[in-house]
This record gives sequence, C-alpha cells and structure tokens, in this order.
Amino acid sequence: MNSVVCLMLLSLSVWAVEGKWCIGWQRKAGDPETPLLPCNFEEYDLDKNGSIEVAEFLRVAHGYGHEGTGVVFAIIDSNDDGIVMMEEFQQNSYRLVNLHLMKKC
Ligand SMILES: [Ca+2]
Ligand SMILES: [Ca+2]
Repeated sequence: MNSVVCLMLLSLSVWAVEGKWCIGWQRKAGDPETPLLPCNFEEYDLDKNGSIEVAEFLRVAHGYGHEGTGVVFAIIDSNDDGIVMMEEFQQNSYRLVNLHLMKKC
C-alpha cells in the first residue's frame, strides 16, 4: 500500500521525486495521530468563494505538515492551477479516501 502511494506521488509532481519527502509523507499518512481529512468541500472553502485555495487547504489539513499537504492538494487539484473547484473535489476526493487520508462521506 505504501509503495503504491509513493509511486502515485512520484508520478504526480516533480518536487515529490526526492525520495526523502515521499518517505516523510508516508510516515505522516500512517501516523495514527494524523486525523483523516473531512470529506465536505464546505469545510475547506473557508471564505466561501466556491473554491479551495492552497492556504485554505493548509489550515484544514495542517496535520500533514506543509509539504505533505502540498502532495495531498496536488492529488485533488487535477488541472494543477493551485485551486480546487467543487467539480474537481467531487471527481478526485475518492482518491484520498482510497489512500485512507480522507473520511468517507
Ligand atoms: Ca475559498
Ligand atoms: Ca484546479
């Protein structure tokens, strides 16, 4: 499971290619102290403007650290524009559920 996660991350973003951060993220993801992410779009969209910016995501997902949060965000930001719209969230959040990072709604 962990190696699959790692491979997915490596294929997702250039800055994840450095193995140390991939390993660090795995440790975080498996840490029982790190709570599962909420599955509701509204919980991330703090300013209620209909999109999730990286800063908003960081505030909700702070348990994963700054770098780990960047990876998790990249998984749902499928067009890589730094913003997650409702449609992207709905299309991609299942990936986080499958990775045991997000609660199932
Ligand atoms: Ca917002
Ligand atoms: Ca996007």
